Amino acid sequence: MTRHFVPADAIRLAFSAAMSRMYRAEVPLYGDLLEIVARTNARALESDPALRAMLEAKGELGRLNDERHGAIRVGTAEELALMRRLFAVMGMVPVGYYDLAVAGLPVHSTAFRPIEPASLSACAFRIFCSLLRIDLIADAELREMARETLAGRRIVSEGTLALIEQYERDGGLISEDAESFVLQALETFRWQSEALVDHATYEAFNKAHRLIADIVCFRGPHINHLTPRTLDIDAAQAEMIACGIKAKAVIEGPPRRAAPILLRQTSFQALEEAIQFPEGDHRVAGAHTARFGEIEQRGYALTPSGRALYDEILADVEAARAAGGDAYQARLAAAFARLPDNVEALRKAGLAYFSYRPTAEGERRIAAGGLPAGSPEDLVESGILYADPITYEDFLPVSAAGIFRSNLNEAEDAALGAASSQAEFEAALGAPCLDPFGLYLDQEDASLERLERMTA
Ligand code: OOG
Ligand code: NI
Repeated sequence: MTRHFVPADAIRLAFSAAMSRMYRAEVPLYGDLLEIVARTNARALESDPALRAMLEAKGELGRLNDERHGAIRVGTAEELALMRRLFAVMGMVPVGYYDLAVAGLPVHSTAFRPIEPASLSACAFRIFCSLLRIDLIADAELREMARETLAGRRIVSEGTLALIEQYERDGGLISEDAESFVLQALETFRWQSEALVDHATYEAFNKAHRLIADIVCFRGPHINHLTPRTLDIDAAQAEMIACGIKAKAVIEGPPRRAAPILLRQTSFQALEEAIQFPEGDHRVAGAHTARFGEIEQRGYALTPSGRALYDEILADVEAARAAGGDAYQARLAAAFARLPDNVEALRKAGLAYFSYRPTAEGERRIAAGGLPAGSPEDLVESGILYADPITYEDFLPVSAAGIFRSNLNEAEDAALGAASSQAEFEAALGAPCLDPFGLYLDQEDASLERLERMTA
């Protein structure tokens, strides 16, 4: 019997679209955001043919309209492992480890995402997934209460679990099952306005940390934001403000540059939502703020030395952050002068990753017998190869902390004196977190190997 399994890329695309529809219905402002991003993207592509050509060459033009990331937060090791299995059905694997305790947040995280270039082109949907560090709840009684509450909830339906097991057993899902999986898995991330705990318990968790209340007091890991990719975050931010959306003043991440690097993000504040708290045999009304809107602009992936330079610069300007607004952006721009702001310089200094492909001249040489021998750098210099900077597909811990914070309405937290524990996180996850640098390097190497096969 031949079984036709639906490709994981197609399941992810369907799931990403379903999630977007659901979030649009739950948070109408997200719909407005999508429109702003679509408008500013169309303008950016029209006014910058070079940007358009580069995105096209990198296979990113087609994925753009469906490109988004979301974020969820889970409470236990078992829940995290379940999420790994659920996202594996859609071809998403854990990449990177983000320790947010250094920023005063009682969570650590990874990002589930596709890793093959072809899969990223098909649908670059990612989920930033954080795990509560129960050990960082200082109060013993509260800690125990969190454990008990979390132990009693089931975040994945029986039907979804059966389909995950079927996928693991058979190696794929046929069309009907894939459709059913998308519909059922979506339910895990839906907003549930009925809390698991009474109002006093909610308040106690909230006082310990708003993030703890958001994770522990509800039935499941509701999607807390969904972020479209903009090609011009400054324009999109200006338009958000013009539309009356209360965007935050400071764009997280590096400043605006000719050669964009890593990730820039901005968001608008969490919505206040009506909650029903169980109170004996009746319910009382209350409110909770968790969900928000965010946009991001993706730049080039930096090598470890590029990243070290970036981190160094950021540490220098962090002190100026409190000043906020224009002063911060100006300081940031000045500090970033140390990181060359053009593609060639980044490449020559080994600060960013590149994917190489033949130019028209290169294609002629291939047709005539093969590419000449030489270093990639020489072949770029002599107009035989293009070097396309590889897009950063991951997240930034400092930026993530800023995003968490602004949307929790919280001032800077002091660093929690907890050791970073990637090993513990991976034990909970049931798998290692892939090293993002390794993935970018693989991509660069693969492009060079392809060229090697075309060399005379
Ligand atoms: C996740 C915050 C991190 C990002 O874009 O950096 C994030 C969260 O609030 O749960 O989504
Ligand atoms: Ni985000």
